[in-house]
Amino acid sequence: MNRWQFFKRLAPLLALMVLVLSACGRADLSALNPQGPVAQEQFGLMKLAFSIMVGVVVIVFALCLFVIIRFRRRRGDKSIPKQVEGSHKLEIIWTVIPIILLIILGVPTVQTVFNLSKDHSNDPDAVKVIVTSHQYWWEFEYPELGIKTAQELVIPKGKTITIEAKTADVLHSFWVPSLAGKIDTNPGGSTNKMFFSAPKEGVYLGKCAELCGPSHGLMDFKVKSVDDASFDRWAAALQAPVAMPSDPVVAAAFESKCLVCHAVGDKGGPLYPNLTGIGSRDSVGGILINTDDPKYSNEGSTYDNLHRWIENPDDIKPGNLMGQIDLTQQELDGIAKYLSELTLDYEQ
Ligand code: HEC
Ligand SMILES: [Cu+2]
Repeated sequence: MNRWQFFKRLAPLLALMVLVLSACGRADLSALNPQGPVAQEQFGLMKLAFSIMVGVVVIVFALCLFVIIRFRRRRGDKSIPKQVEGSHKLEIIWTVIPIILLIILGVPTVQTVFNLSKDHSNDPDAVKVIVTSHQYWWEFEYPELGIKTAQELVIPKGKTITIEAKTADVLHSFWVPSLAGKIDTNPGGSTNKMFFSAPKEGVYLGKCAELCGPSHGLMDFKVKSVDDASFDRWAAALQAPVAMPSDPVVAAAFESKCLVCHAVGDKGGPLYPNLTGIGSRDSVGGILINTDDPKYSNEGSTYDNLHRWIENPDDIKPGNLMGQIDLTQQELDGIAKYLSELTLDYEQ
């Protein structure tokens, strides 16, 4: 076999491996690696359905093989086998078994569906969050605390988080695979509800799960579960007033070119991502990861990522609604530096 033929034979296998393996390796983005009670319950259903299916497949194939081999026509055998059509016994067996399997599958599924659609929003211990999806970013509002943030949903570990999900434009879907199933954000003013909790501290990746435009695949967000004290410090820090850039040229540019849309502290507009504390977030725009870890293809320091984003946001998320902002080099460098230093120290 020459080399080309060898490759041709290997190619489909390689393609299949890429397909299968590319979804592996991110424990923070897997419904098969549940990190909270809601995801756990959903995973339980998956395991149940999967075992029933595997059981059925194995038994049916085994029976088939057995029958094909045991009852094959032997040489010289011209007889007609015993005919079993209309057999009441067989008809009853293969009607009743699937009914039993469907009941085993159906009862816990319906139970879970009702369990997980319970409304916890009146639970005094629950933390209420209004999630608003935008092309291509996520807004998180904590109505009881009077704060708003973007891309990073900070939650106290173990507490029930109740989500009221809506959209500012088109259909998106809120999904944190390792913590909870997804929920659509429907145009037309309606809201959908769900709840989840994260008993362990950690960062869990979220995705938009509904094709919503050219940058749909870049519409990532994070759920960050922290201890109660850190959460309280975070919420308090987010409400504190924020100083403007010290360089007057940079400050003037920031106020006139950025605060028309964005808010920091108590200044600016409410309609676009709130930039308070952006210097301590894990990412810029939800997609440029602030790290030097080579595991991520989009890595860079917080400053570098902010610089890249502000210089040309369309390069990073095509079609996003920030558009190109005209800045001098001094303004660009100064604003990126100012934002990278706009931190919230809440984790200890
Ligand atoms: C026309 C309104 C508008 C103006 C003006 C604007 N932005 Fe934005 N900005 C947006 C929108 C919309 C997004 C979200 C884009 C996305 O992720 O799809 C955004 C995102 C960002 C982000 C990422 C936010 C996050 O949560 O990670 C940063 C940083 C940012 N803008 C900085 C700036 C700076 C600095 C300026 C001024 C030079 C500026 N923006 C001017 C609308 C605006
Ligand atoms: Cu979306």
